Formats: sequence, C-alpha cells, structure tokens
Amino acid sequence: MAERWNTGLRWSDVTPRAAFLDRRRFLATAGLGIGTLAFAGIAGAKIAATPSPYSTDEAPNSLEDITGYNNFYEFGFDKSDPARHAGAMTTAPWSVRVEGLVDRPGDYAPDDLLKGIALEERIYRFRCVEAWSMVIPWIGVPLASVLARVGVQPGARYVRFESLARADEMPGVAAGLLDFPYREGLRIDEAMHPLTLLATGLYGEAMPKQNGAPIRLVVPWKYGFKSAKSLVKISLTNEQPVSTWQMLQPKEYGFYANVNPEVDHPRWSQASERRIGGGLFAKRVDTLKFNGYGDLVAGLYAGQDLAVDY
Ligand SMILES: Nc1nc2c(c(=O)[nH]1)N[C@H]1C(S)=C(S)[C@@H](COP(=O)(O)O)O[C@H]1N2
Ligand SMILES: [Mo]
Repeated sequence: MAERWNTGLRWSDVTPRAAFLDRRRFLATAGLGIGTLAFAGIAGAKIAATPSPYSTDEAPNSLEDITGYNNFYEFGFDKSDPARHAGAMTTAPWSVRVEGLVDRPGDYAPDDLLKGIALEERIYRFRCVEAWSMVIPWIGVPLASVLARVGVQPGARYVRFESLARADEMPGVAAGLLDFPYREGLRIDEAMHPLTLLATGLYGEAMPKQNGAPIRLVVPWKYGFKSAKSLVKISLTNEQPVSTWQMLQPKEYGFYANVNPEVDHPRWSQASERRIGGGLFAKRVDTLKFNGYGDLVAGLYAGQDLAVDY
C-alpha cells in the first residue's frame, strides 16, 4: 500500500534520517516490544503507539521542520510565530465539549475521550493549500472510534470542529487576525473514514503546542487547513458547517478542500508542491489527487464534480 503513495523522495532528500535512526536505535536498546513505538515525551511521559498500515514509507520531516514551520494563526501569520508564542497556551486542564446529535454529550478531558482506544502511529503526507508539504509521524486514534464512543445519532450528517480562542494567551486572537474561534467541518462519511485521525502527539511525544496540543484533527487527503488544532468543541449537526476560510474567502476555499492538482487556487497552481526540508535545493514534486490517498477516499465523492465542490 505504501508504494503507490511514494512520490520518489528518499530518506536522503530530507534531513532527519540520522536523527530518526538514532531514535529507532534508542527504542531497540530501551528493550521495547516489537510492533510498539515508545519514546520519552517532552514532559517525560512515554507514548506507546502501534505502527499503522496506513503509514506512507516516505521519509518523515525533521522534528525541527514539523515544529518550526507552522500555520496556527491564533499565534500570528508568520510560519515561525507558533513556535515562538504557543508556549503560553495552557493545555492542562483541557476539555472538549461534545454536543449536538450525540447520545452522550458532555465535556470530556482528552484522556476520557480516548480511553481504551489504541493509539496508532500514522505517518501521513500533509499538504498545505499554500503548495508546500511535509511527512509527519502523527500519533492518534481514528475519529470514528471516538464518535462511536459518544454515540452518533442517525440524523447527524456533518461534524463541526472548533479550536481554542483565548486572547490572553494567543496574540493572533488578541489582534483579531481572523474571525476566531477557528472552525472547520467534515461530512459524516469523511469524519468516519478510517484515515481521519484525532491526533494527540507526533514523533512519539505528546503534541507540541504549535502543532495543536493537546488534541487536533488530521485529514490527510485534504488541504492542511481542514485539520483544525487545539480542539475545544466537536458538534454533530444536520447542516453543513461553514469553515473559517470558507467564510473569509468562499471563492478561494471551499468546504471540501480535497487536495486536487486539477483545480487551481484562484491565485496559484495546485499542480505541484515544495517538500519542506530540502533547503535551497528542495524538490518540487507533483501533487497527487487526494494527496495520494485516492484509492481509499475517491469513492466518498462518486458523482460529485470536484471542480464545483472544491
Ligand atoms: N486552530 C487552527 N488550526 C489550524 C490552523 C490555524 O491557523 N488555526 N491552520 C491550518 C493550516 S492552514 C495548516 S497547513 C495546518 C498546519 O499544521 P502544522 O502546523 O501542524 O503542520 O494546521 C491547520 N489547522
Ligand atoms: Mo494550510
């Protein structure tokens, strides 16, 4: 399965090979069971996660790239703003309100939301609408497992997500850079798809704040902006939610936002992408429809014109 997602980039095309191998060696010497990855987390906590068959075999980006080049407008517009400012965000205690068309609504701590669901490591390609990409080793659980836990009612057709907006900890919120809280949405079949993750970590560690601690969405076949960070609300609705970018610029950002090299952004081409990490000689690679996950997700859009439903 991994082969057909391969864009031809090799380990040596990005920087972290030695670092990643060092980690694997550390694991081996730490005497951990085969089939389980576990690292010492930033706060000393260990996260064990099962490798997933949905992982690509492409080389993950370095931790430095993944945590140093971010979009998280609550902390500013600059790619370096989240790393600089996200440390001020309080992530414990944390509570996610689950509401709407569910059997068990309520305020859940992330641990309670995920309790008993096996954590997986999912190495996914991640394609930003701005035509750059990374490969990120997420840790998380299928959103479908969490939705099953809270009990989705038959009338629920969409899921709406909302991120934290706390002006005193988030300079971008204080400055009103966007109409916060950041909001996103998925159709229920997209939300239930096995590729859709609620991620709580990456590279074997608890989620760095700039990447959306303590819990965020990851939808690998859609442009990065669909993957809302630092979630505080998950609502099951019967009406299609309006996402933040769609509200701001509906001609540029649609509800679906599936990665699609055939449908350009009004202001730039989506046919290729720059893989972060290659420095000055970064390779441009062709963008794949559905970010290369088409075999698994194209069926969700049978009969839809994706130039209309962009
Ligand atoms: N709350 C929130 N979530 C967000 C964003 C944001 O500004 N605020 N930016 C999105 C965009 S445009 C991208 S590309 C990804 C970036 O995720 P990363 O920084 O972990 O790579 O987060 C998405 N989720
Ligand atoms: Mo993005």
